[in-house]
Amino acid sequence: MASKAFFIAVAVFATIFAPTMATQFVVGDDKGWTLGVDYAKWAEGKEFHVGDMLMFNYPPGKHNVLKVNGTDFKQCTKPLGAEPLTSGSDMITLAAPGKKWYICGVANHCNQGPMKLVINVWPEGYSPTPAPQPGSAYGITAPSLMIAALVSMIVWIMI
Ligand SMILES: *[C@@H]1O[C@H](CO)[C@@H](O)[C@H](O)[C@H]1NC(C)=O
Ligand SMILES: [Cu+2]
Repeated sequence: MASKAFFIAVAVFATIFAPTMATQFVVGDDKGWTLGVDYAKWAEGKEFHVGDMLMFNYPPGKHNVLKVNGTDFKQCTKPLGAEPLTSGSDMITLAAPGKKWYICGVANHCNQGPMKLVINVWPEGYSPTPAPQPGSAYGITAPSLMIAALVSMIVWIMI
């Protein structure tokens, strides 16, 4: 049946060539944004891309989230007049590539926690590791192939 094959082809191609899905990172995972968590360790091995999101979870009032520059990060200084995020479930969308620095602006948490997080944001679709494999020119990855297979199966059943 021609229409079935057509729908499958569309589903497969749409899935494979769709832009890479944005990832939401929960900072500190289950522990959230709090004192006594090693955020350098949390960030280690993670790849952040433009379009991904950082979620800072904490009881409102106990902490906050301040985006700072590298100097303020190192010295734990709060920029004058900077407005921290305070909702307790603060979502930050990574809009541009480069290094991003976040600290807690409450009391001395930045030094004591130490509640400070530095990440490196890569351009969308770019991966620093590993070296590009033959056949991955269009960002076709094993997961996207699996999803494509799943989608075509579902479409197959539905039509
Ligand atoms: C970092 O921000 C502070 C203001 O909080 C500013 O005084 C300083 O010049 C900035 N440093 C850099 C390297 O941009
Ligand atoms: Cu804090």
